[in-house]
Amino acid sequence: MSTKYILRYDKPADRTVKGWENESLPIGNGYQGASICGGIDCDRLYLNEESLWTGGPISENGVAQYKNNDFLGLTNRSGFTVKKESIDKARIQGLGDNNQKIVKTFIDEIVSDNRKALGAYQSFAILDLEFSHGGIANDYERQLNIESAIAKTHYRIDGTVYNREYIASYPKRVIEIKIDKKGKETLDFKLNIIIPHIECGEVTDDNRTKFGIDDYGKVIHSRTYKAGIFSLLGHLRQNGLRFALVVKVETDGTTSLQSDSIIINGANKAVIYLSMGTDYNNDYSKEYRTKADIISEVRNRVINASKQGYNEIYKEHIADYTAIFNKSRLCLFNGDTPKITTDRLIKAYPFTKYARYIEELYYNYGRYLLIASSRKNTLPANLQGVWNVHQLPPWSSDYHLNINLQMNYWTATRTNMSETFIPLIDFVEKRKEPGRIAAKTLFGIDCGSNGLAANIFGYVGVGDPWTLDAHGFPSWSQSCYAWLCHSVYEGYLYYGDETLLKERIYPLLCDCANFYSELLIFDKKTGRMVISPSYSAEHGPMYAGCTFEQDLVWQIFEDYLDASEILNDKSILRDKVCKLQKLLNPLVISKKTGRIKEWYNEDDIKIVGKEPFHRHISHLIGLFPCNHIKRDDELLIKSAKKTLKKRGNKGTGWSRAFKIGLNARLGDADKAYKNYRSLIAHCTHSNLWDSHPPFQIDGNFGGVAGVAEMLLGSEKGVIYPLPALPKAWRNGMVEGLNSYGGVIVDIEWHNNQPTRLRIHNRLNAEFVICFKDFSPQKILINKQETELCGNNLKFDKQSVEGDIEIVY
Ligand code: FUC
Repeated sequence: MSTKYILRYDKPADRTVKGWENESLPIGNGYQGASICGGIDCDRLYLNEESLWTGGPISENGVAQYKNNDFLGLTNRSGFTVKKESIDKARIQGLGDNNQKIVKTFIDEIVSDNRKALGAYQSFAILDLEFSHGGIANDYERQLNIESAIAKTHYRIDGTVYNREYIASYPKRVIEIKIDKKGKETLDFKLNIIIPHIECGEVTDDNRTKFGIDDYGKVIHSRTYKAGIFSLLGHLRQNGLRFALVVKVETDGTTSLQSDSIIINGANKAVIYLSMGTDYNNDYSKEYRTKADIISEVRNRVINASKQGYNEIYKEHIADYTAIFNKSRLCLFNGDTPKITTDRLIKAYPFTKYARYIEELYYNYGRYLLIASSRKNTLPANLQGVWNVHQLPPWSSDYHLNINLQMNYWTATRTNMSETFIPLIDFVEKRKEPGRIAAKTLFGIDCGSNGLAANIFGYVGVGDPWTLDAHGFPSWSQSCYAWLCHSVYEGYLYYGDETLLKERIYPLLCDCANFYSELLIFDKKTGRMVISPSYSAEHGPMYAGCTFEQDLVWQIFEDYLDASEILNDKSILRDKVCKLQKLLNPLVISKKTGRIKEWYNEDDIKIVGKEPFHRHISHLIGLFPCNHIKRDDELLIKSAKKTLKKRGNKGTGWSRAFKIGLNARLGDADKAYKNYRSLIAHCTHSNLWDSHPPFQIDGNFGGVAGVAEMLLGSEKGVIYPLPALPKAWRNGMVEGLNSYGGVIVDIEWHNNQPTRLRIHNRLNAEFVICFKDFSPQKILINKQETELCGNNLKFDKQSVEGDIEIVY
């Protein structure tokens, strides 16, 4: 097994929240996660299950109950359902230029600061393995091999060597720990399951009331230990969601139970099988509960796993994981793999001879994290993937829809991991019904959705917990649904699966386009159809038709029209959307500054300047990740360059990741690289988790996608190899990048020039390969010289399968 990409450390992670965030090593099977501290006297694993959330339908006697849909977040500060008249009022006010009026309407009638409905992703349990051999050891190492998704802890005490190996198996939905030793001492340890009730993030008085934090505790119904199996059943006090955890230990030593701890004595080896579950069901019509006997479900998983045995599960796990992970490969570094620990490598970055190695490692680590937190039938990766120690995590560890969730999936498409993408489609589909209810309530429209913060219970509300930005404006966005559906459409653009398009993606595009076609209103002053009031995430005032919201609507109309043509759907919505799209006029270059305007009326009203370096650069989403601004549109590209330059290079983790992609689309290799470098150097914990700060996983995923964009660009029917290859990456190779049309491309380069492309045109797409900055003299396809030459090479479907060699 390859050992190139191993995160290694010579000290355990601290058993504190800080230690968890900075040093623990995450494993996950999409459903469940464990963050491993790897201690000597006490090895701690923080355990998570993706559906353990407060919020949603509230509980009465432990049973989930609907109460006027208020769990969807449609109530205002007075506790009443927001009235359509209030929204109508704000929409009309948006057409004027008195922001104070809109703010007043929002605060008095629309937004809520009741955070109970949104809830928060919860820590599940702590597993402590307490060894009786003390805490002083030699040859200590803990590691995470991201090529096999296996973590290990190793040390020696006197003559005895101790090894532990940790796996999160997706096929078995179980976490396994194998413990053994070599030497004369026996293995004697205590296994404790701790259910944290009160470990909280920032519990201020404000949060206490708004989140109802005092109700957040877990109620334990039973802990049993029968036939070597420990089972725990409980529910969350706030919403009655039931949860179960089951552990089985197999060992050649003895086992017994001593006040809730399993005691293992005199062993040479032990295997722990562990699984968790809840009675959550992602279905609005079923009150988000399965009503299943979860303890039996979870127990069966553990029993099945233990029947199969560790070695078989290990093999199955490696096959399952590598089938996805090996789809893409990046080589920038060509020396020996460093022996230095990862925390030191990160600290020394970029001033180390291993800089290229770390850049490779970061790329692969992001892909590892996505496979570990998002698989078929799981929920999508949330703000922290699937890992969390808090009761009140930052931003609830929710699904933020004004960039964060979308960013999580840029990696799935661009690095060809369709297996990790499906949860995004499921999630958007499952929000259709609550979204419709919200749209009906707020706008009187019978489809579509909105909302900025989402939970797993269909929260779609305007009462986002982060209601006011730093300048007192309500954080609200009507275009999040458009962005979500565009991200879903990217699934078709990159994987090219027409059945998926027809059966699942297109119905969402229709719903979304239909919604916006009803939502837009005519602004006489500007002659445009606009979103009103609109809000450029997450700063500035609220006026009609800011670029962010207009351009997202433009994009979703474009996607819908594109897809309807592919599927030959001649519905009347097409004509309507076609006409409306022409009246959006989203991208306007300021005559004063030459930049793309963020607000349509910014030249007339002095509204720019409050946060000129704001982390969101929402007026450039048409450049990336959307594709409204084409690479050959000189005017818009020039203006976008100015816009990005003005916004500056600083930002939170995800913001720097966003800027990699934006610069890559502009062909600015060195700026793209600078952002990648600063993402790793300034926004990365020792365990390589992205730091917003605090830990937020979108930066990891956005960083990977940014690198993919630097190495391969695509628009419809055009592939751009190496659109932004930085000088620092002189020689290298990338495999398995995905482009529009499902064309998979491998590229090699030497002295910053491409030397070879390998094309896997799985779906017989026709396309042009555009070497923007390179002029090849001779092209060989499968070693045969061709007549093709020049910068734009058009390939029909016969000529594209195989190796393309480029001679300069
Ligand atoms: C958006 C960002 C914040 C943060 C939050 C989760 O609102 O503006 O920086 O990432 O999402």
